[in-house]
Parts: sequence; C-alpha cells; structure tokens
Amino acid sequence: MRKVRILPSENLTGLKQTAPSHKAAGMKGVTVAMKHLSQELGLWDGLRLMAKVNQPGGVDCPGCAWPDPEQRSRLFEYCENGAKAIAEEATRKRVDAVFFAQHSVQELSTWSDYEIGKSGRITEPMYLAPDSSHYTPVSWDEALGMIASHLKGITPEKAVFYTSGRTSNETAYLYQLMVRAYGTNNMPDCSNMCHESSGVGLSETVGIGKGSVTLQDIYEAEVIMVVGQNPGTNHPRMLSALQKCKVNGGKIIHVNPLPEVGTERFVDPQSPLDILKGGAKIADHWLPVRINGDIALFKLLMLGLLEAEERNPGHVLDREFIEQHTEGFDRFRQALLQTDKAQALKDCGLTEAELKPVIEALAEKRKIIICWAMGITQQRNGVQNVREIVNLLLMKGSIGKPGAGTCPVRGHSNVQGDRTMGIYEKPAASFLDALDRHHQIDSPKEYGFDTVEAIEAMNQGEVSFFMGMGGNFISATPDTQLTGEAMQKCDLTVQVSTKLNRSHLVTGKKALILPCLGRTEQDVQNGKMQFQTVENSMGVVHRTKGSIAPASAHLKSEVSIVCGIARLLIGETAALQWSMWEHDYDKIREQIEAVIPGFDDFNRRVRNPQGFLLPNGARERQFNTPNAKANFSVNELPPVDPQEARFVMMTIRSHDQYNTTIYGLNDRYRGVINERRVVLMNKEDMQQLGIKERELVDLESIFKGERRHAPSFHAVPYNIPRFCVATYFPEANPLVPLKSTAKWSNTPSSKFVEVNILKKSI
Ligand SMILES: Nc1nc2c(c(=O)[nH]1)N[C@H]1C(S)=C(S)[C@@H](COP(=O)(O)OP(=O)(O)OC[C@H]3O[C@@H](n4cnc5c(=O)[nH]c(N)nc54)[C@H](O)[C@@H]3O)O[C@H]1N2
Ligand SMILES: Nc1nc2c(c(=O)[nH]1)N[C@H]1C(S)=C(S)[C@@H](COP(=O)(O)OP(=O)(O)OC[C@H]3O[C@@H](n4cnc5c(=O)[nH]c(N)nc54)[C@H](O)[C@@H]3O)O[C@H]1N2
Ligand SMILES: [Mo]
Repeated sequence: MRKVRILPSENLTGLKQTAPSHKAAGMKGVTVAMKHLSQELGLWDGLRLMAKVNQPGGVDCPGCAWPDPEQRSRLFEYCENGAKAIAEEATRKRVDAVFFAQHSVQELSTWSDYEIGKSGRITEPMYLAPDSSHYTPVSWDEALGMIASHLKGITPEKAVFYTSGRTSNETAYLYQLMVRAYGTNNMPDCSNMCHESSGVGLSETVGIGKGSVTLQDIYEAEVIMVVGQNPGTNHPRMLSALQKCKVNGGKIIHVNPLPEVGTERFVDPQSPLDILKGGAKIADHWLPVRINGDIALFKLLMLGLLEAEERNPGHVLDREFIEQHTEGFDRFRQALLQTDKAQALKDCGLTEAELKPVIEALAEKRKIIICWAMGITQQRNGVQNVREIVNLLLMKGSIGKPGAGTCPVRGHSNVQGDRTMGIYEKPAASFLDALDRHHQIDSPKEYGFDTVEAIEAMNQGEVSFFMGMGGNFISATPDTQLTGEAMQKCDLTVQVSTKLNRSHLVTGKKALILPCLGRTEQDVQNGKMQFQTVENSMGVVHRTKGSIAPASAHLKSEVSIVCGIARLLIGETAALQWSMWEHDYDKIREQIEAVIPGFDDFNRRVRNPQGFLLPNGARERQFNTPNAKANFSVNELPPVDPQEARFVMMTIRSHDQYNTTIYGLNDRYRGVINERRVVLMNKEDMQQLGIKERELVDLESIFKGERRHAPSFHAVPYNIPRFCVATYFPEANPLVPLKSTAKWSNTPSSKFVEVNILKKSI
C-alpha cells in the first residue's frame, strides 16, 4: 500500500511578530497586492488582468461573494485579497507530467499546504493506479471512460459528488442534473460547512434561505451590526460599503471576540484624500463577546428593547409589522422575559455599560441590518444564533423595507448560485418535479449525504466513489486523520481542480486529477468564446468571462468535463443534449430558465452589464413559510463555558489564505508574521498556565471523552476574551471533532472546539 501523510505538515516556519494593525487596506494593501501579482505572473500582465476584474463583461473575482457596486471605480474594483486570489490562479508555475514523475505522492504529502499550493497549475489529466507511487498522464477519453464505467458498476448510493462554491451556475446545473439522472442526491457541498445554519434558520423564520438586503440597503441603513465576521480580510470590499453607510449617518456595531482591524479603521486605497487622512473609523461600538456568547448578547439587547418600549410605548417596537406580518411574538416575549440576566451577562462576557449605547442605537432606529458569517454559523447552536438575529430584526420591523434586513455574508463567490441550481443533498420536491418533467428523468426522492454524513459513510466503507467539483475536501473538513482514512477506503476518487492540493494526495485506491479552466481564462467551445454566470451574496445574477489564455492547451472547462462524463454515463436523449450544451452555454441557460423560478429571459437579462436580481420574498414582506408569516422563535441560552476542557477554540482564517489555499505566511493585521502554527491566547490565561510569549505548546481537543492531538503551536498573547483561544484552519482541523455539529444544519462547530493547552514536556 502507498503510505501517505494525511495530516498537514507540523514543521514550523519561524514566527516573527509585529504590533497588530489598526488600519485596513490603504497603500500597504496595494503594495502587497502588487507583490503577489508580480511573483505569480509578472506585474504588467497582473495589472492588465486585474483591470478586468469585477468590471461589466469581465471576470467575477473568485475571492468572495460580495456584490459589485453599480458605480464601479473606473479602473480597479477589487481588493488586496482579490488580487491574491487572481494571482494564485493566473500563476505561471506549472504542475505537469514531469513534476509528477519527479515527486511521489508520498513525498508530496509531507509538504506543507503552502508548498503544495504554490507548485502551480495542473496542466493535464493524471492517474494514480492502485499501489503505484506516482501519478502518470492519462488521456481525457481514458479518464472520463474510467469514471463512467466505475459508476455503472456500482449502485448510485455508493457514489458521492462534492461541490465547492466556485463552480458556475452552468456547471452546477449540469452537474446536479447528471448526478440525479444517475440516481443519487449524495451531493454534499462546502455550504454544509459554511452558511448551512443560515439557510436553515432563515428558511423557517422568513421563508427564504438567503439574505434580504441589496447593496443600496447597506448604504441606507441607520444601524448595521457585523457579527462573527472579519470583513477586513474576508470581504474587504464590504468596508467601502460600510464606509458609505457611515457617511450617510449610519452606525456600525461590531460583535466579535477579536478587535478585527477592518472594522476599526479603513483606508480606501482608491481615495488619495482618505490615504492622507489615515482613513475612517468604521465601528462605532465593538462588543468583544465571548466565543458563542451571541445568543446571550442578543437576548440582553432584545430585553433592553422591551424595556425601552415600556418607557416609550409605540416608539421602539414596530407593532404594526409584528401584528400584520409575524407570528409567535407573545410566546417569544414571555420566554425572553424569563432570561436569567446575570447568567446571560456572564455568558456574553460584556457589561451593562457596554450594552447600553448599543441598545439605545437599536431602540431609536428602524432601519437595521445584521450581517454575519462563520462566527455565527459554525456553532452547535448556529441555527438558533440565526433565529435570534431574525427575532431582533422582526421586533424592529427591520426586514422587507429599504435599509433593513438580513445579510448572511457568503463565502465562495458562487456558493449561493450553486444552491439555486440544485446543488443540495435535500432537494425540494417542487424542484425535482420541475427537473424530472423538463428532462424526462426520474430523480431519486430520498435525501442524500451532507458533508459530515458523507465522511461517516465513507468511513463505514459504504462509499466506493468520490468526486470533488473543485475544493479540497480533505483539508476543509473536520478531523483530518479520520476523514483521510475514510477517503482511502474509496475505490476511485476524482478531483476536478485548478491547483494541486492535499485532496490529490490522500486518495482512494485509484485516483484521477482532472485539470480545469479557471475563472480568469478564456473558455472557447466550438470556436466560440463562452461566458458563465454566478449569483452573488445579494442574489444578483451576472456574467463572468475569462480573458487570458488557458494555463495549458489540455485543460477542459468544468462544463465540458461534466458533459463528457454524462454522455458516457447517462447518454444523449431529446431532453438531455449534453453535446449541444457543451458547445453553447446559452443552451444550458435555456434549461435553467425552464426549470428554476426567477430566470425568465435569462440569456437576454444576463447580458445587461449589471445582471439581474432574483426574486426574494422576504425583501417584499412575502414570507414563504407554511403560515405565510415571519416567525418569532424561542431559543435557549446555550453552554458557553467549556464542559470537558479548559478553553474554547475558534478556528479562523489568516489574512493570507483562501480557505485551504495558503497565499503566504503572514497574518499582517494581527501582527503574526511568517508562521501559521500559532494559538492566540489571553495574556492572563498564559500567565495562569505559566506559558511564556511564543512558547511552543501542544493542543488537545476533547469531545465526548474522545481526545485529539495536534503538536507545536506558538502561544501568542492577544486581545481575546479569557478562556477563548484562536488557531488557523486547516492546521487546526485535526482537532475539530466530526460529530460536534450544529443541530438541524449539521455544520461542524469549527468555532467551538474545547481544548487544553499543554506545555511541552522537556
Ligand atoms: N481572503 C479571504 N477571503 C475569504 C475567505 C478566505 O479564506 N480568505 N473565505 C471565504 C469563505 S468560504 C467564507 S465562508 C468567508 C468567511 O468569512 P469570516 O466568517 O469572516 O471568516 P473567519 O475567519 O472564519 O472569521 C470568523 C470571524 O468570527 C469571529 N468569531 C468566532 N467565533 C465567534 C463567536 O462565537 N461570536 C462572534 N460574534 N464572533 C466569532 C472570529 O473572531 C472571526 O473574526 O470568507 C470568504 N472570503
Ligand atoms: N476548521 C475550519 N474548517 C473550515 C472552515 C473554518 O472556518 N474552520 N471553513 C469552512 C468553509 S466556510 C468552507 S466554504 C470550506 C471550504 O472548502 P472547499 O471549498 O472544499 O475548499 P477550498 O480551500 O476553497 O478549495 C480550494 C481548491 O479548489 C480548487 N479550485 C480553485 N478554483 C477552482 C475552479 O475554478 N474550479 C475547480 N474545479 N477547482 C478550483 C483548487 O484546486 C484549490 O486547491 O472549508 C470549511 N472548513
Ligand atoms: Mo465558506
């Protein structure tokens, strides 16, 4: 048997530290962006490419799902981290047959994720035969044939088809169609680990699993709460929108255990005046909540609103909205009044004095938006977190009117679109009916595996085939060792990828790498340049079109790869014309229009430079819930103190990574330089344990008595609440228990891992 290393490298790279920064973006951001572009593809080509990013008719930045403003800046509409994402994809480095001949899979598996990713773009299909040590080239025909014949030889429920959120609408639609025509709903996706809790929590309360606001609403809001999100790093273009809101008189409230620089000060790199002034303050209030203290905090804020309403009846709550559009207010109010206030204060770790100005701001204003991301969703009570956010908005009637509403800030640039296209293990019956009718297939009706269930099934030996449409399943999922061993039990694993990653090294008995075109590259089919479409975080569907020559002549588009497999696996029929769709993406859009509501006249409307907005009931106060109302909910105070270990650990992103893709080793804003194996700790906790600054410690997580271990992290004193610590993912993923997931959404609780910090024995 091939022996590969499953766990990420534990080698240290040499920690240096600087003072944490208090300003985001600015000229430093511009110079870092230039450095990444020039290292990967040369400065001139880099700038030429970047001029097309997020411009009408150009390429949609693969960095994040934040929408583009209508008035785009004339030249550049991207950010430092968008430039890094583009540089990473458009790199001139290549992983070709020679590279694979030189390096065995076993050797590559000992490299760090940073080194693996930096090797470059994959240039041709590669095959790893059973027991062989090296990948060897394989033709497209052989590779696609191998997949189809493997799938034909097993029952469909033994196959798993994963999707990462960069996949375009066109690919996603055809992929799910092929998988359902084949006979399974086993379609886990990155959303299961990301905003699933938002989807579940929002659907049941306001009838749509997506946010309700547009960019214009952000500009017009009177109060914006940014909860459990680090926009300075992960959605930098959001800072310009927040700044605009502030210029219009809005207040920003940041709820986060960490100060997170982007919400402190933002220097708009496109404004020379801003640079001279040293930027603008963004957050009016920062509430340094304890990890998972958000429900406690929201309850205290909402109690404050009830009290304010009593003092000033009819001026704080939106009674008319509550009566006309909601259900469950009285029950919610009664339960809220029962809250143990002292316990809630202890749980959120904040003082009444800190809460007072925030309650006042919320009481006075009626146009409130709450934005949130992973600090909220990746908790065992992630769905309840979202429901509490909705409760507050409903009390204020702050939904379905200008300047107000829900804003789950999505991660991957098309993760929302993929769901709209049917990438979902629990498809609605109405969706399957429409799909079946239009394509004359018989989709399976039983639900498929989500990400965690897929890993469990693989581990039980129930899965023989795994295909990843993008992404890096091994490194993105919890419990790396277990997941790796589970993957190794598959007979054939297939990764459709642009760049090399750990999921190409920790594989089934046989493995294939199918290299595909990236967003930035020209996609020519049948002699004609094609474009694809994506949906951003606010439900705007628009085009994306690459402009540079493909990294290799042997790459296929994701659409072609799906059509190639489907032709062999499913075959062509009058209602399944894979070859026609492959040759002309307009024809795929016609299928989407016929099956999915909201896409009328798709091909014409998407040619509008701004794209078009999908229908959204909550935005119109049409709540598509069973009772046609927005629903208040009652949620308990969840445990915030660790039960089995001493600390609660959140696993977060540094400023130099895109999920499992490591751009560099610096977390510049937090002052952590040249090292990713760090654990950010409160100074007093370090003193109590007798741990010195930068001392190397081991981490041990405990869940239901099971212990997981990860060695060698530098302890770094940081402004973080006591008993809370932070590490980076994917390095810390070996510590995240697979079964510690959110109720109802089954999202791994990557922001709540109970750990002990162990001094190294000398
Ligand atoms: N450059 C860059 N951009 C990205 C990504 C990337 O990796 N790099 N990833 C993309 C993806 S897929 C996603 S989903 C998004 C992720 O965007 P974020 O959600 O901003 O990403 P995280 O780093 O996971 O940050 C979570 C934030 O929540 C805070 N937090 C943790 N626990 C709690 C809690 O209990 N309560 C509160 N209130 N806060 C908490 C953390 O301190 C941190 O600031 O970004 C997208 N954009
Ligand atoms: N502990 C912990 N774990 C987490 C998280 C966390 O906060 N903490 N966050 C979770 C979240 S929010 C998410 S979204 C997941 C992310 O999980 P994934 O989406 O699975 O992971 P990525 O790192 O985004 O995937 C990167 C790989 O995608 C491939 N790729 C890039 N562009 C393209 C393309 O255009 N086409 C194709 N086919 N492939 C491409 C490249 O080969 C690259 O190596 O991770 C989750 N895991
Ligand atoms: Mo995500």
